[in-house]
Amino acid sequence: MIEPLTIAVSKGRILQESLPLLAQAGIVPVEDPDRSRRLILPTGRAGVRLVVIRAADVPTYVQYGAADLGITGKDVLLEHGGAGLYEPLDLGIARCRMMVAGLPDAAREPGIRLRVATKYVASTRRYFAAQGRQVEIIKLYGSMELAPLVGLADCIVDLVDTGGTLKANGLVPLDLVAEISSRVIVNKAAMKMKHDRVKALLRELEEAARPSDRDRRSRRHAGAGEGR
Ligand code: PRT
Ligand code: MG
Repeated sequence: MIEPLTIAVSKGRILQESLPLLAQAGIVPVEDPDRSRRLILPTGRAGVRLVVIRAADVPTYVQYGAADLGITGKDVLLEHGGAGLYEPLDLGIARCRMMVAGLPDAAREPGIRLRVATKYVASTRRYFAAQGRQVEIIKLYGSMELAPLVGLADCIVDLVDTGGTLKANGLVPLDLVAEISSRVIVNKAAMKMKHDRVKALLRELEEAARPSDRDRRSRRHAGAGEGR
């Protein structure tokens, strides 16, 4: 029997936005991943199975070859560092921005050593180092927005989508650290050993992730149908 292709997908919003793209490649899990207690889900595509796991674990599974491919946020990849992985495809889903944010009136002169609360320690260190600023980084696991409000930090580095969460807490976005979207990652050995199947799948996902092209094509076909 041919070895299965295993795809690790971050649960939560990335899974929700990935499922329609995967479905276009015939990858439909046999059970609803939100309800199922099974950790390995066979799919409607022969020889392809899904594992749905915590976002931060996806690069680890793929790095060690426990999964051949993965779908995860660029924020997670920036923290992981990308060892043992290729990152061949930007799916353009679960988009947001990694930003520095803080209270609007807080003093942030270049002289003072900022305290920055974040779950993105590596990205934060790189960002401020590139600016030649020494900062004290306080690692948090959630609710970063609280830190400046209670005096734990001068500012935060967190993901911002609509800006609603910052606003609701009286914080303002200050600087862009990175544009974030979800990426397909591939184990380096799998890219060699399962090359044809991985490449075929990447082509199909790339096609699925390009709704604007598809819309243009279907508009053109519709136009042709009208005899223009
Ligand atoms: O357990 P953990 O919270 O880490 O992950 P999760 O399992 O809950 O996953 P989930 O569903 O939160 O998805 C996390 C991934 O989605 C991230 O790794 C990003 O790649 C991507 N993503 C895209 C986001 C956002 N947009 C986003 N806005 N992840 C989180 N947020 C949060 C942000 O941290 C902040 O609390 O949403 C809030 C801000 O949103 P706005 O719209 O109020 O600005
Ligand atoms: Mg979350």
